[in-house]
Amino acid sequence: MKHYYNSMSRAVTTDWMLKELDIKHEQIQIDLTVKSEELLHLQQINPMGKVPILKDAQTVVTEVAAICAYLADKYPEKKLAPEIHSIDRGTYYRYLFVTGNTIEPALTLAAAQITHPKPATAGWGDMTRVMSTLEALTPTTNWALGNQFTAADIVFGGLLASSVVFGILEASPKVAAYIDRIQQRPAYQDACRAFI
Ligand SMILES: N[C@@H](CCC(=O)N[C@@H](CS)C(=O)NCC(=O)O)C(=O)O
Repeated sequence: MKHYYNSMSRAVTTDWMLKELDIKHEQIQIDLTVKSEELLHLQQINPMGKVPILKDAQTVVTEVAAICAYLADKYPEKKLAPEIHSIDRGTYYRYLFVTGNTIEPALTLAAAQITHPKPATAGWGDMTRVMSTLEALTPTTNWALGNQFTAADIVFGGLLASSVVFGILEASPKVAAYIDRIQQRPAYQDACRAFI
């Protein structure tokens, strides 16, 4: 299994997932700033030319949440996903999808000081609604699904943590406490050592 990665990118989240799983894989560091052979190869695998990418035999997985979900299901014994027919599965999907579809675009636009002219037509609506959603989804204790730490925390919590570290998000006390729990995890510390 190959993980195309850069230590100062969103691939840190998939690296964290791989470290939580503690599985053998090949880490391929991509310099996104120069037109290297690796970068050209990466653009052939992923037309977006972006990292992270996971290549598992013939399967190519792109997008942080898709990679984390794929890995969690591939290694069920590591218990980083609720069981397929568990009642928690819907909530789990919600965390995985709301992060990249709704929260991240909203935070990215806000960081660039851009306001969408028609929030009702933007999938993420507006910052007021996104902040209420983010606050409501943040667990008061433990993890997104209660006692079980899952890929939902890696995807959702990972975005919250990096957004605070990079000054894109101001954490409420509840969000700060959740990020603190995340930052205590050895695998997180290992994956994020380039910027924390
Ligand atoms: N939606 C993608 C975003 C990936 C992404 O934006 N990666 C950035 C690094 S953080 C990248 O590779 N940028 C290089 C470029 O766009 O040329 C995901 O969730 O994986």
